[in-house]
Amino acid sequence: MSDTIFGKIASGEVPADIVYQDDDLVAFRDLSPQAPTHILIIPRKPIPTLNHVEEADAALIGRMFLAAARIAEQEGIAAAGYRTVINCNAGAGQTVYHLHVHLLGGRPMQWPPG
Ligand code: IU
Repeated sequence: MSDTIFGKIASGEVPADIVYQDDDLVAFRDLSPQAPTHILIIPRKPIPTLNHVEEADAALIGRMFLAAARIAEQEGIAAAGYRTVINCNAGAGQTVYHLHVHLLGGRPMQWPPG
């Protein structure tokens, strides 16, 4: 498992407010939420960035977004609308180098994002 904080959350070494997990994915509440609902969906596999995704990861990436949609439904934000974001590398604001989808909702969203 990777050395990042998210790798440690995935392995259970570091606690988190987990809302969903299975053999391949873990979803937990962001410690510094940017919206009333702000959940991070990560693969257990330690992929550093979206640039590192390989053909063999296609189903895994798809499952991350399926999980996001299911969790949005559970959180009650699906009908009003929500946003999924992957920041790739520092220029886009990535700070933790373990691939993650942000699921944000519960407030109106602006476009374009900053
Ligand atoms: P980013 O896309 O890499 O910028 O997102 C990292 C997110 O991880 C960010 O929203 C942080 O608030 C969040 N986070 C967290 O929930 N728990 C942690 O221990 C750390 C970061 I470090």
